[in-house]
Amino acid sequence: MSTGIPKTQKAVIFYENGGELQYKDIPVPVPKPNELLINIKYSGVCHTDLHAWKGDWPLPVKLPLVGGHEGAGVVVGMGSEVKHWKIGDLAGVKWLNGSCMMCEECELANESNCPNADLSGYTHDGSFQQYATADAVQAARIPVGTDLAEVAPILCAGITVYKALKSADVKAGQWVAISGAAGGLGSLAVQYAKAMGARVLGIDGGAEKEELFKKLGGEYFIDFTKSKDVIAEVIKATDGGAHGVINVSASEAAITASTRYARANGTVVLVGLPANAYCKSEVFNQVVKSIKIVGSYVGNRADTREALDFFSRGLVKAPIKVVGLSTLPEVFEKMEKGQIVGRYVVDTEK
Ligand code: 8ID
Ligand code: ZN
Ligand code: ZN
Repeated sequence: MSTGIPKTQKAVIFYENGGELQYKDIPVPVPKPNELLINIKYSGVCHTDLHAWKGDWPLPVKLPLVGGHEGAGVVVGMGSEVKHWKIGDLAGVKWLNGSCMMCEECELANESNCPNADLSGYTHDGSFQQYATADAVQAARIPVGTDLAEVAPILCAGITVYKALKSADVKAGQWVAISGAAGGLGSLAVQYAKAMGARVLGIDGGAEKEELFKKLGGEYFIDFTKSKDVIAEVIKATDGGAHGVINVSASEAAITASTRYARANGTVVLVGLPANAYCKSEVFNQVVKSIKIVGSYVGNRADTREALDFFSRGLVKAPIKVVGLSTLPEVFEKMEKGQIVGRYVVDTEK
């Protein structure tokens, strides 16, 4: 059931990987029985959207594709089987659009690992459009009165780094190193890590990134473009190595280095997904230091609720820059060059 919804809308769509990103009118999707129709007001731009467009990963994208998976908006319609949502509620489109809820991973609340997962902006048209559909079970519930531009980055970046920090299992007062600390995920990771009681060391490149890291409350910054030896510097600054490492850069070299500056019995968390990359860990080092290397992939519904709760309580706030949806190609260009400080958010009306 839905009323007052236009037939067409503005979207950014591409027809082949790396092909033209066309800003144009396309039909408004019709929600399936289990889906919400959400009027997307703002969407964050995640590096994953760039990977999806370029076709970086072994999993093929749906084509043509409307990308985007940090969409914040208002419920304007829903399918016949949807329960517990009403028109006017605030809802978020996240990476995990829907999962089967029947397999072993779903049963264990590892919904993002569902082999039948449907992914926003990848296998399901995402939030770079004014109206998007999302499975009502997985759609994020955004509290009444929330600023939709500010909350958008929480829907992927926030949930992901919050879950990654849980996976790092770092105790209050211990060191977390964040590699890629001033990008979209990194700038939120710094704040979640602080709010969770950790001491935060950040690694990224350039003066602007260092400035942001310090502003967000980070304790020690290493500029990888200037440091003579990042590994030695982390070990020195943390007096023996980081207890937890959150890898949110899209750099294979940075990921490999992180296995060397993790503290004994520490945890290296892999989050960033550079194309064709391997995490190379020297076996001797890993064994004698008993280092754990784990992957972390977005989060489940509980992680979503908890990550949003940190935001609502004012403990984390993404450093955002709002631009029009039509300028998405320029945002991708900046992201490709590593020039984005914080997160770009697109306004779907412009
Ligand atoms: O669930 C997941 N695992 C998940 C969820 C969301 C995003 C994974 N990701 C992945 C994305 O697909 C992407 O590969 O995380 C990665 C980072 O996403 P992002 O934060 O949206 O990207 P960004 O804003 O471009 O930030 C990356 C930062 O890394 C820095 C850059 O300067 C930038 O600030 N960086 C790079 I590139 N090389 C570095 C290096 N060698 C580095 N920082 C430190 N050392
Ligand atoms: Zn993302
Ligand atoms: Zn499943």
